[in-house]
Amino acid sequence: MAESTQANKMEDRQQVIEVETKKIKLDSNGTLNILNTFEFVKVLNENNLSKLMIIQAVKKDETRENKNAVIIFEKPHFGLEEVKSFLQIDNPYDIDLQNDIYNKFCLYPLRPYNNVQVQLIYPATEQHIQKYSMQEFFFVKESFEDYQNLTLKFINETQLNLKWVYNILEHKTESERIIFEDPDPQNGFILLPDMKWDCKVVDNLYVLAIVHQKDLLSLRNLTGEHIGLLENVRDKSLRALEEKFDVKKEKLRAYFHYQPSFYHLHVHFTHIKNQMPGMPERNIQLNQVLENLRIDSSYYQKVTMEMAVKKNDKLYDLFKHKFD
Ligand code: M7G
Repeated sequence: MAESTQANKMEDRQQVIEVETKKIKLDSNGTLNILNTFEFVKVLNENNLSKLMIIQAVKKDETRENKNAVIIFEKPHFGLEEVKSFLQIDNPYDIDLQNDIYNKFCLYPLRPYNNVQVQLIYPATEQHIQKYSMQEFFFVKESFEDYQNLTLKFINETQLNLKWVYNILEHKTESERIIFEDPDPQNGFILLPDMKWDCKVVDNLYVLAIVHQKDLLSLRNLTGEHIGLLENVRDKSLRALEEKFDVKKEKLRAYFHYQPSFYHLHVHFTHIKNQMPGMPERNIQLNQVLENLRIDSSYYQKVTMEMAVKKNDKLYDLFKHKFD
């Protein structure tokens, strides 16, 4: 009974795919018309383990100068409901091999279990294309002086647009996805699912807490004065996540990225089982940040941070003299 209700819920759910900050509804045939207006250019990155392919594409018949798009295709992780449905539903299949007790099939699941997650960034800037391209990484040491002389220059000249962040904070987009909000202008924040999470399998939980204060670019701006803000974000987010998804705080990571891609302070919350591809070295644990700020209020205005930079990144050019 519970299973069929669950299946009905999924069938009935509005067929909506998140595409950047807009929602694009599927037509009655389930066709997403937007993708066939793009033409493939090249593969930027792929990952067999995470079943992900990222491509560059261009918009056909487009008059604007920048026709570039980045499209991320991802086959989602199996959920238990999905696997149970394979046993219950008579899905089409091909037999690949049958030998004694050994059988191998190729199954063609029907909706809603044949979905592919798609993220479309359009128009995509050169920074977006670099961000999603496979590249060589280097570790670099950034003193606070380097941060002021080099990194801030990079942020001012090339930082990615924060419109999507302000849209969320102003309730213009994704407001129906908000899990929790503390509206206080000093210590408040909005907690909502990260674009990367399909909100189906709790083991893959990925949620963002975006602070209301607009002048905090990254953890480099944090001082002892922000301990209240950070404790508020941590405690209220963990409580809200336990209430909504029944996941204990001991199972959740809370961290910043250094360097982040978007310079508006936010905290990532992920399930301990969620092994995201990427650079784990970028993760700076929130609790560790709090400890450091308690020991020294200006810790992040003194400490040398080790960070990973991509070869094609402007930051690499700014720091590469330090390699010699
Ligand atoms: P980051 O550390 O600044 O950059 O984190 P990263 O992408 O290099 O990790 C920003 C986070 O915001 C990432 O986890 C993104 O997946 C997420 N994100 C980016 N955009 C454009 C959106 C969006 O429009 N909505 C939501 N909900 N999340 C987003």
